[in-house]
Amino acid sequence: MAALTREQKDQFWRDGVLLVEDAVTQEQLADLRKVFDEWVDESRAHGDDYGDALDGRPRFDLESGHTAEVPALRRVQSPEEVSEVYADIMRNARTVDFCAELIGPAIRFHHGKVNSKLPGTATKVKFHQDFPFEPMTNDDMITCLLFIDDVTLENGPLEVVPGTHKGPLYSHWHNGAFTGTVADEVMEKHADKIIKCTGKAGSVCLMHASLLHGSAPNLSDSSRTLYITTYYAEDAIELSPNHLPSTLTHDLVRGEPSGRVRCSSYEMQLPEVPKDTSFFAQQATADAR
Ligand SMILES: O=C(O)CCC(=O)C(=O)O
Repeated sequence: MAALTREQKDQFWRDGVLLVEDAVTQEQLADLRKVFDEWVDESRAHGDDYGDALDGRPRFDLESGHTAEVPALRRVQSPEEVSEVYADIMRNARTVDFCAELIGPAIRFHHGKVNSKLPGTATKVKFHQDFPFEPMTNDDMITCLLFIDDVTLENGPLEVVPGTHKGPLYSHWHNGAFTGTVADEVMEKHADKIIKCTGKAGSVCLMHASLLHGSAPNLSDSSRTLYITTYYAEDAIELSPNHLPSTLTHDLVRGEPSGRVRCSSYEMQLPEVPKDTSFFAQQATADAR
């Protein structure tokens, strides 16, 4: 049986974004929450980013203002490397079937992360497209944002500009620095087209990697936690170093290897791999320019 209806597939290719409810079971959701709550508790003992990701950068990223009393753990890099619960979701959740139907049948894993906005924290994501961070020979690539908490208008929902996956790819370089965000003029042009993606826990927002998106701080007293996984068509090859490499990067999660490469036509300036813990530090440099 197909995982997505014809209407859902058409909507994804028209808008570049599709929200699907019940992408994981209640039991899976409870397990994801439990592991994340343990990470938040562990973070209380740390004053700075900590842990080791594959490339030597810290795994756990703390927002400024983090304290034991008000923890501000904003990112866990490659959680599927250190948690069986997250690895199982990355490989087996319905989300993977949705992506296989949209860009497969054969797809590979690119990277994963938890993005969290705990109550009382300032975490926000400036508007950007993902593809300029992770250019491939073709752009059949989907970012899946799985809602571990209910996402409301108040707790910093994902904001997207439907249709922008069809182009152009905007520059994320400004005054000689890769800031990981688009210019203010780009957002002025799109301001009236932004929509907020809300939904109950367990929903997934499937987003084309070229879609313009960002999100505002959490203004509520409830958490907003997302498990984000990115998949790409098996016949694409990376054109720059992976910005969040893990031992599972490139794993074939659906289908069979074809031994082929497919190329689409586009041009862009190559990205810079973050030197600090994550892209939040790159985006912070935009304010200084
Ligand atoms: O956490 C969010 O609201 C958006 C995440 C995102 O765009 C990213 O991590 O690239």
